[in-house]
Amino acid sequence: MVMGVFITKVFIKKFFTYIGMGVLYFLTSILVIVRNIIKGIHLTVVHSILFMVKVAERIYSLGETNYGICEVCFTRYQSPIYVCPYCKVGYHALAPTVKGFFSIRCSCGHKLPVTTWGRRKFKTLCTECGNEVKYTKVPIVTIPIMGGANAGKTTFINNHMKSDAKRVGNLTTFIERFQGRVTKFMLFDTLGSDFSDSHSLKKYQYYSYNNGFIFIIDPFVTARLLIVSTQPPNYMLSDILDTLILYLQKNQGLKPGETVNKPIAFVITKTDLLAESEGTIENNEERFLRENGEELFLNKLKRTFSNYKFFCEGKDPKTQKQQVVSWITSESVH
Ligand SMILES: Nc1nc2c(ncn2[C@@H]2O[C@H](COP(=O)(O)OP(=O)(O)OP(=O)(O)O)[C@@H](O)[C@H]2O)c(=O)[nH]1
Ligand SMILES: [Mg+2]
Ligand SMILES: [Zn+2]
Ligand SMILES: [Zn+2]
Repeated sequence: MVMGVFITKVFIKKFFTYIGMGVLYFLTSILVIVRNIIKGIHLTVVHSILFMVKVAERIYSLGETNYGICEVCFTRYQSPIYVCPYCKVGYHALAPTVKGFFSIRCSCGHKLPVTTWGRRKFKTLCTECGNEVKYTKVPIVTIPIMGGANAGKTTFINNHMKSDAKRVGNLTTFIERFQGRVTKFMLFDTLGSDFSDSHSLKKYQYYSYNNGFIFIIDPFVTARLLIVSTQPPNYMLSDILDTLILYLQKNQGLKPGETVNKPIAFVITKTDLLAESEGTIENNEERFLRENGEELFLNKLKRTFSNYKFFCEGKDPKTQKQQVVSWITSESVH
């Protein structure tokens, strides 16, 4: 009898202990679920706000260029370094995050706006050389001018420069309307001596991100006129082309036999110095090159470039330059 009561008591105690534990587990699970739901809602709200801020940023900068080019070292950057106006600390990335939708607090204690519209007022630096870079909203067109020594590259740029063009070192910049859009043009003058080997071109970063090429041809370098030239050059036309092709193969993964789609304009200069017997070169550039022994050069350029066009220094050099630059631009923007 006593034994029976004892067993019943133990049973009841265990029973309630299990019930208690069950209730405890149940309540804990509910709490965990509630906590996770709240956390989930919080995360969803935070990410939704962040998403909306990013959408607002996109709308704000719709149609604007989302990269810049340093005019000192020519690095093309996605985002510059933003400088805190109070303590001069540089930020490699200043963008809305979950830690701050609209601003963050700098280590100096000041609030710094992080949105596209807020951070624009800061001084910005190039990520590579640290020089100050200015924000450019408008599309940028970059064109290196290439060709052998003395071919007339610098003259081509200088002679036809508009009054508002700015030249610093080998870079000429100007703003012009193109197909209804204000566009920034950057023309890079390359030294002829840099075409002696493809390695020399490597230091010019714009050979990798350019919109197209302008290849200046000195008619006195063509195989036949070379013989009658008073100051014979120390290179041949195909040497320059070979250097460019080698550079593209080594640095941009161009495979042998593969064609380059970037537009390339071949411009024959110094036509005023050619004898009358050469006939009109304008619109006959290809024939002129063939008749002057550059069949090999022509074959090579046609094999390598799918989008090329010939020009020559006509009666109106200003129009000429504009035509060349316009052609490259129109071919590279669509
Ligand atoms: N008559 C005539 N002379 C030209 C023409 N273009 C260039 N020259 C002359 O050719 C020489 C070389 O011209 P540059 O423009 O300095 O040649 P470059 O290609 O810049 O030469 P590097 O910078 O040394 O590679 C200069 O004396 C120019 O005046 C042209 O269309 N007609
Ligand atoms: Mg020059
Ligand atoms: Zn730079
Ligand atoms: Zn600061």
